[in-house]
Amino acid sequence: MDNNNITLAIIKPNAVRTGKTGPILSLINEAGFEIVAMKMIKMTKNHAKLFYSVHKEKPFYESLVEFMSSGPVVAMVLKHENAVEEFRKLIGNTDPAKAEPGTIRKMFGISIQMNAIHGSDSIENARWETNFFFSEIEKFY
Ligand code: IDP
Ligand code: MG
Repeated sequence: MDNNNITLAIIKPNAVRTGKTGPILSLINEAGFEIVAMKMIKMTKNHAKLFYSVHKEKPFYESLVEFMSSGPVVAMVLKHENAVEEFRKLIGNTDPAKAEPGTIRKMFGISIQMNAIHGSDSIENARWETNFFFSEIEKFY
């Protein structure tokens, strides 16, 4: 299967908690991404640790794990030409204060940590991350 046109998105706990799921889904839709898998889940600390294990040496790791397991998130697989790169453009800089106007992080992020949304950073990671959250019968692409 050609997986080069998919990416993983996660609407983070701060955005779900404050009712931003709908508005964020609208932006994703308007930007032309097709949602080919989606679910709301609350990660355990172990899930979050594993998902972010690439950052385990970083000073913000423990705090990030706490945050990402603090409430429900909405995980999705998105399909689009050049999905990883195009979605990173739509979400903007990791730091909402540095993100371009019109990006999801600019509009809904409240700090570097609580930046409203995750997007995969490479085709390889997108494949790993989508398989981390979704089984074969949950993906429609
Ligand atoms: P990305 O989400 O833009 O790819 P990464 O560097 O992969 O950014 O970091 C993963 C997540 O860790 C970020 O989205 C953010 O929630 C959190 N994070 C990154 N850098 C910091 C920091 O300096 N302080 C606190 N949290 C951070
Ligand atoms: Mg990243």
